[in-house]
Amino acid sequence: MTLDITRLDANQADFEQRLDALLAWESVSDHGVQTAVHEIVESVRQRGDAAVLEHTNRFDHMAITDLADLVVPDSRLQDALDRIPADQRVALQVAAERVRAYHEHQKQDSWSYTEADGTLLGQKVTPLDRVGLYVPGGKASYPSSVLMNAIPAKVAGVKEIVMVVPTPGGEVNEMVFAAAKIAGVDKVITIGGAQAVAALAYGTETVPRVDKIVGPGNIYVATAKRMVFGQVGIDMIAGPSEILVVCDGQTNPDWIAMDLFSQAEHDEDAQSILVSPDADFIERVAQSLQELLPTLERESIARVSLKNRGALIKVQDLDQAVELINRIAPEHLELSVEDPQTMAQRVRHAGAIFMGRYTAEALGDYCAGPNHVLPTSGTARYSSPLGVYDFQKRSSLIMCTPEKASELGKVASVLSRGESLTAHARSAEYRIKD
Ligand code: HSO
Ligand code: ZN
Repeated sequence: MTLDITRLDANQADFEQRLDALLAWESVSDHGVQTAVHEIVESVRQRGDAAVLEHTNRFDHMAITDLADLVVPDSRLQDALDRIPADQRVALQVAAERVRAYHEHQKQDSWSYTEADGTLLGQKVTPLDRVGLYVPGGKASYPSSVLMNAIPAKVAGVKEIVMVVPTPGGEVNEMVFAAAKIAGVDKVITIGGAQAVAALAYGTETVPRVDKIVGPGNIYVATAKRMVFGQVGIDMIAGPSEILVVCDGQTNPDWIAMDLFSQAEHDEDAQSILVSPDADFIERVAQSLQELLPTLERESIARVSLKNRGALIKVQDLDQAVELINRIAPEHLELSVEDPQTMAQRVRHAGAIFMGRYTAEALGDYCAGPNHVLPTSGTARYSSPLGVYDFQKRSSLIMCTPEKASELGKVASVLSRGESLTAHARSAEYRIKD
């Protein structure tokens, strides 16, 4: 079977239009999904454990009678950690340690300063009290994502992390349990879907109410997260994974092909794009894609992903590649070029920038240290990787001296009367000394 992938040239007349079509992505949550999720969320809100139990038995093909039975004892997590193969245990530990060390750098501290008259102003940083972490079941149940979501929360100082993970038909992912143990997750409950999101948002007899819910999920989970937003905080609503590789033509084409596949194998909507000024090189990568595709375990997913959303784009030069990067704002950007650091300085929009021929995106997905939860679908224009800052919040600090209260009281009085808020004005005026 021949490889089907879009080829574009940035100097073609209709390039902009074709690029727009390629990038177009909307997470569709149709009316049916909205209605179903709304019913589930409301039932959990009103009936707590009983509703979660019914939905779990139905959707996950279970036959439980008490939701408390789905709370996983810590000893069970430890068992998983002991039971998984030693190489997996060590790799998880190494990855966790590197992720922890990286995220330590992100901690924000409180600050304050004192003005000449002794008035104190500042910002107090406080971790969230309790966070819910959603982990999908089935084929997208990634232990690495447990580390990437839980560790920044721990580093921030979150007191309690409650992880939910569905176990359809009772099937447990041991490595997910082991990762939870390593990351220091405090409570694991084997529930999933919209019912788990609702339970975390409103609290039930068994599921503690959290302040923020993070983690990826299917369309039902994403819709439920959107619905409970406001009651709790949420992270981002992640779109399909994307990679943009820029190559000057000097990297082994097999390496580039496999880097493109590493995103394409995630799911059929994932997007893998190669940008290069070297037309011959693009053909060599196309050849590698063609040859290597049949060797992939997830051949059929990768094939569909490349066909629907992949592209090989010829640019005039690397300057034009930089323009394209900033236009696309990719989740992952690989700069497989001679001087990646100079090029990276000109990149304004990307979730993560992998510099040089040796820095495969896969390293970042697992163990380089930075987070693999990144802004997708062009949202790197205005947002950032998941980090410690997502689990910290800030309070303003203000303490006025009598002198400052008098001085600022005059300003506040004028402004509040201008807004016809006379109680404000009088409150400030009480403190004016003359
Ligand atoms: N590339 C994915 C993360 C992941 N990869 C998990 C492997 N496991 C989204 O950035
Ligand atoms: Zn990945």
